[in-house]
Amino acid sequence: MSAVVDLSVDGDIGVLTINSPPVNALSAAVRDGLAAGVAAAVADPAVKAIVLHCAGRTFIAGADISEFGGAMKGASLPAVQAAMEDCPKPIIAAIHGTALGGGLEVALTCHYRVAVPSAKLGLPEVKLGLLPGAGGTQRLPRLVGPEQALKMVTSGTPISAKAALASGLIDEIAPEDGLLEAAKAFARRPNLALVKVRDKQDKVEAARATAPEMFAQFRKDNARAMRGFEAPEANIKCIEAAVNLSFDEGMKVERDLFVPLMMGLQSKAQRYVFFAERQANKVEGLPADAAPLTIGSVGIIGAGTMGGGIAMNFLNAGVPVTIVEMKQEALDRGVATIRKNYENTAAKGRMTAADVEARMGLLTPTLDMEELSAADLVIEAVFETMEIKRDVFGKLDRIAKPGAILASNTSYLNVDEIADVTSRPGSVLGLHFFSPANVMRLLEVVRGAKTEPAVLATAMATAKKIGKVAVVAGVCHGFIGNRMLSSRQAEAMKLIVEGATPEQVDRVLYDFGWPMGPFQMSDLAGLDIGWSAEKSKGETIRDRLCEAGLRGQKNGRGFYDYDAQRNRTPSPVATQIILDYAAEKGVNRREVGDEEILERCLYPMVNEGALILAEGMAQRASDIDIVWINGYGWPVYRGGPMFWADSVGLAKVAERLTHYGYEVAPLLARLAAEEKSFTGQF
Ligand code: 3H9
Repeated sequence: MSAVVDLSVDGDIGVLTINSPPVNALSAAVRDGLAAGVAAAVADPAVKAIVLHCAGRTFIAGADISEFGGAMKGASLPAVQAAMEDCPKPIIAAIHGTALGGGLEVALTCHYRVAVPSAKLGLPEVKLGLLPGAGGTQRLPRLVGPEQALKMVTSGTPISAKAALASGLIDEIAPEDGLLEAAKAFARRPNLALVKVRDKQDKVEAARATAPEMFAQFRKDNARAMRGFEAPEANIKCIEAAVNLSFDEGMKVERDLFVPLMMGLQSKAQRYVFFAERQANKVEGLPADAAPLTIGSVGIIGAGTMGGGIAMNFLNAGVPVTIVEMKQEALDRGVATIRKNYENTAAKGRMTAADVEARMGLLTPTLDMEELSAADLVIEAVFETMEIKRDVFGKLDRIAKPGAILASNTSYLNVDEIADVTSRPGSVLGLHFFSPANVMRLLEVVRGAKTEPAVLATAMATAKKIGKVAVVAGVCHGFIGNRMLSSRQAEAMKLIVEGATPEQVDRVLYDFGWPMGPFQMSDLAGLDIGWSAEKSKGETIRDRLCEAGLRGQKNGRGFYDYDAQRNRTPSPVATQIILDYAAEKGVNRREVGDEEILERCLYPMVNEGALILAEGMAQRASDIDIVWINGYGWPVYRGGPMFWADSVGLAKVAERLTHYGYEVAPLLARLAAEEKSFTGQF
């Protein structure tokens, strides 16, 4: 038969086994194998029913994303599905791991579905800027009802086997280690009808009368989350079609809406991000013997917002944490904040009270740094000055056991200078978490000059364990993210002096897809971060705002004034400070266009990214994109700054940078001249 699909016969049951690691995606070989396997099972008179299952870690996890955008080869998925749905012998899908996307769509063309309790089922296409294009939008609502289908296709979040059984998506839950036997037993049931999901009408018909309000409400409730994305609306339209049209008409709507998404830039960007995220965790050139060390316990120095957030990541992953503070009051406050965060989650029903206690039970608060002597990994999250960091690392060096990894959560400072105060710079690196550290997915792993390969490998593996997307950065001021952020912030400040307003700049970047603009961000972070009244020379706009008592959202006054509900209006005080500053500098204020704002805020970031890349501070352009998407809210459907610059065309980016007086980074200039791209996607 096929190399990836095998048919074996057990008595009167034909067992089709897909074996195409890593995730049994529906590649051309799998589609061809399935088509041949079903045909062979139908042709075999001994076979009365068929079980479809997968070898390895998971049921089919979807179409093979790496085939998208290329020429179509092999049997088409709809043809394979038609052969299955119209098969004269019942087919039972036996599901373990994840049945996702095209995988679930194949299961939906089986006549029955059984799954183990740990299985997850979903249609995550929206996360790739797509919609389920193999009948998923028409079959799913026929089983689970339009309302749940709508949630599933627009969020892309899979559901558990238990929820799948309750909603009608599967027919039975099988024992965790007895899936195949249970599926065969199901297949041997007498008089199994050939149930075609496409023919089920009750749930869609029942929803028809109230559907218009349901869809209107859904669009309203989710407008913010879906802003800027093309795929969610297309998914909604498909579910509407499932409710209002016949199956065949609905399939046509699905097809018509699928094709433009597949050809479009948003899905191209989101598919790129999918692979880029997985690529980021791989470190080029690590020797094979750089095996990750075991991290069984973690120490954290500093129980402030950052230290507490970092601690939660490990507690969530079941790793015991010892957290150290200098004063009892600060320690108590830090621990209370962690508890409050968990209790808030529990109040929303996303965690049980027992979970809260289990996590808090893993936390050991202490004022004594000596208690870090047994930790496998210690992360320092204290005040951001070199002096203090070096002091902490000097102490830590005396306390931590041999082989322990010592990490700094610094966001700008030179990790090598920190490492140098220790007797073991090979065990030191930066772990730059983003605030709030228990929420943000990004982790910049800063590789020092002497960081040992095994230490780096451990950091990458640990990041994965605690659910972070890790990106390796070299030692430079601000690493990848904050270094590029500085170039954007500097240009935004220039723009408001030249004549743009903070709200105009914020609006332009918001419309581009950012969650907020640079001035809203400054207000949120606090204008006085890193500012001190003693040292302020009143030289910058920021100095002057702070001197005037403007601190940002925390005191309701910043570039904007905030009311109790955090509604904002432009601050007359800030406006006057900006006007005075411009007058003092002799700037002739002018009207600045939206396009100029966008170009001047974003192209310098790309230019800085090119320098970072050329200096080897990032391993690859896609790593830079992953930093920006996961750490700063760059809209994922634009693929990150480097992908986006490629999509604009590097010649144009270089030309505009020159126009605005920038020196174009040599790498950018060369790629532009050679008509190449950073990411190889264009
Ligand atoms: C779709 O189905 C469209 C349909 O409607 C049909 C339309 C006609 N294709 O994530 P991991 C690779 S769209 C190709 O690290 P985990 C992945 O790159 C698809 N490759 O493992 C990685 O490779 P490498 C809808 C894929 O255990 C390796 O497998 N489906 C695919 O943490 C391991 O992946 C989805 O969107 C794929 N579909 O998580 C599901 N999936 O080792 C996407 C994975 O070289 N996949 N790879 O880096 C996932 O969500 C996760 O991979 C999964 C496993 C949960 C399955």
